[in-house]
Amino acid sequence: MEKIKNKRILSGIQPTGNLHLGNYLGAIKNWVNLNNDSECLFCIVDLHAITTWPKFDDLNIASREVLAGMIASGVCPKKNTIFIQSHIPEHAELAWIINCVSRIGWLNRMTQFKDKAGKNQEKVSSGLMVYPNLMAADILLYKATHVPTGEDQKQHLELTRDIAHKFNTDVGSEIFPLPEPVIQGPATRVMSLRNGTQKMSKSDISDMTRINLIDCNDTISEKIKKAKTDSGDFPVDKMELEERPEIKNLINIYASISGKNIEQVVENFSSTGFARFKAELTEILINEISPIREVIRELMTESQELDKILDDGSKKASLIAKPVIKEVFDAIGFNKRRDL
Ligand code: AQP
Repeated sequence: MEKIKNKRILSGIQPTGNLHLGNYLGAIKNWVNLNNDSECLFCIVDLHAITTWPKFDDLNIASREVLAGMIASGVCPKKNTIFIQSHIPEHAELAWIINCVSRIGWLNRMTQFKDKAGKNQEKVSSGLMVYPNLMAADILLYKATHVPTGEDQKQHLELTRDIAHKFNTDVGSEIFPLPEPVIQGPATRVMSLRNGTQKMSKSDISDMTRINLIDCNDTISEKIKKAKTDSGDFPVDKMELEERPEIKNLINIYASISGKNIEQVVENFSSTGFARFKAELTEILINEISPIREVIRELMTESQELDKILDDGSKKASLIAKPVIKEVFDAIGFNKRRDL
């Protein structure tokens, strides 16, 4: 992970289900490695989660599960500010302003909306359409300078930069920094275990498509055994991977966890084949995930402790958010709010 000094880092995660290997390798593991000199804010984005209208009685538990997953993966709640998006009303306030800055044409180009809405574009919530505006609000509300994410969020970050630039230009003041994406490592886009062209996702209806951080060892083993490959032999050259998405995905996962590069992994297994590769992949996945799973299980029995971390995080986040929304309101020329 590139060292980022004296910057403000913000990243978010939706409480939409169990954290999986994509969330871990594409985002959370990188958060752990961020430079200690930087201030880090991690937001559990429950306002985003309702764009697909999940079962509401699960949202509280799901938020705790995300927090437990983050802590178990090594994100320190004392060093970092971890909080829930809906606890800070300024996210929704700034999102409305951004709805008025961002252009429909820009949103229409967002591929994640097209992927998630599929053929149902007329029937999905308008929240799903303006999801990237809310994400921009999350980032700009803290004047974050860097945003570590998986590859899937790159387009939303480019949009955030466009929004920040337009707002600054419209009000004639450099209020928002243009945030830099931080997309690093060999597993910035972990794909489904059943389809190498689709990203691993919490909301995929098939659990066999992903490795969850709470999966037991037998489940991990079963999922890797059944992970789709193709009829060819183990690749002998990295170039072959471009035509073989499922194999590329498994090799990327292996490389990311083992710390080896893709060429080394290809070389290691080209003479031994898939059976040995899958056995070793299972072993390193179990070694990586089982300690995380055990800590998650333990933390989930301490719900009061988890809620306290989130309450403390919200207080800290609020201290940053309030002055920024005031600056934005002033720049627009809203009548002054006396409580800010
Ligand atoms: N497959 C992935 N590979 C690499 N990184 C990923 N991320 C998500 N999936 C992958 C990164 O994890 C962080 C949190 O993502 P999120 O939960 O906020 O939303 P998402 O990207 O929409 O993730 P899911 O799992 O696909 O959730 P659902 O199914 O609810 O939409 C982000 O940094 C993301 O890049």
